[in-house]
Amino acid sequence: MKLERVEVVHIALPLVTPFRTSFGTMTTKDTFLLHVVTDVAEGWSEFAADPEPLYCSEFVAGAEIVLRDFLVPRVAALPELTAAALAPAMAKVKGHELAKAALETAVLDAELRAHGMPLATYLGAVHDRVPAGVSVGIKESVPALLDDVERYLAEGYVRIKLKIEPGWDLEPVRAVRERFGDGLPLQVDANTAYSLADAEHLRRLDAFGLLLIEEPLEENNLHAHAQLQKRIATPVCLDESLHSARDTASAIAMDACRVVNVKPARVGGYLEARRIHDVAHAHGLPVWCGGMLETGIGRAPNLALAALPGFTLPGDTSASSRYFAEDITEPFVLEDGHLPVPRTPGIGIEPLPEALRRFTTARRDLYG
Ligand code: OSB
Ligand code: MG
Repeated sequence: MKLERVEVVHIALPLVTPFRTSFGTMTTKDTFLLHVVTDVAEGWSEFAADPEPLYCSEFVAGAEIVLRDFLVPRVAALPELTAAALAPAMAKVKGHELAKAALETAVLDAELRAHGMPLATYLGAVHDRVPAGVSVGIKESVPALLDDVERYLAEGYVRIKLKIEPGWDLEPVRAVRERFGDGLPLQVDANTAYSLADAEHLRRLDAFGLLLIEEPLEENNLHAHAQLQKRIATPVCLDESLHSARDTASAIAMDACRVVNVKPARVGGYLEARRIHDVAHAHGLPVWCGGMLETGIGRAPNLALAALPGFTLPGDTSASSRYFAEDITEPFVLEDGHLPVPRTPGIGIEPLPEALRRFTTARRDLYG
């Protein structure tokens, strides 16, 4: 393949309801799509982070510069363009996994379309649909939270994740357990809001039979997470702290996590995401697919990944309607608590031109 053009398409989609986490409140999905044109096919991807570096160090405006000045030129210089060649070509640029993932995914989409192969087939998927969980933000009150959870359960979601932070943890978890019973698959996500000094407090969550507690402590502090795991029974799951298969191997060796959240963007793309799956699965750890409130362009490839055999827990891969009244792609619709795995070549979806136009805020060529 030969790279002919790379374009960024900035978009802003209103969320159906504000999403509050321990690091901030989101009311719009404000990011960019990457559109890659090669001599044989075109590809699309979605940059997963936000305009502000609050979940991770990367952010929309910075990623565009990193892509334009450092990543795209290295990829354009490749004598033969393949998705597998991208990570080595970009390796000297430190970090910026989410920007790298966007470029790799768009090139992989084009490459697989040229071969007529769906991403799910390429990755080794073994399911044609995947169970859907839902991530529920911090609410203004416990009754408001219970209403939201009730609505999601009525829609068919098979697992609930509650966002927590100091002051919003034991009480909402207790209320959800009391209302919906011990059989409800339930987990929590702190997005780094606690410190090891909170270990005794977090231990009180053990009473509620949670599937896991996600990223309770500061990002990249594997040692502290291992110390916490010694003191609590709830399995620790890492999100922000895992950037590669190597990190994952270290975390597992240290018992810093017993469950793995894979977000392809956070780890540099789908090739590394599959390696993380392989490492965790080989150690017997459950893996699940996280989310970043993606449009259909980011959701489709996540569903392909979530169909691999080691993804034994429901992911945050919810239906399009949980996020947007209208998406820029055909929506993913929940059916019997599951979402379908795309089965057409590449990521298996593309923007609907008219909808994309309406939600586009800017377009710029980065190359070609
Ligand atoms: O920590 O998993 C997270 C959303 C944005 C940034 C970080 C996270 C999340 C979610 C929602 O929990 C996942 C989703 O529904 O896409
Ligand atoms: Mg998380």
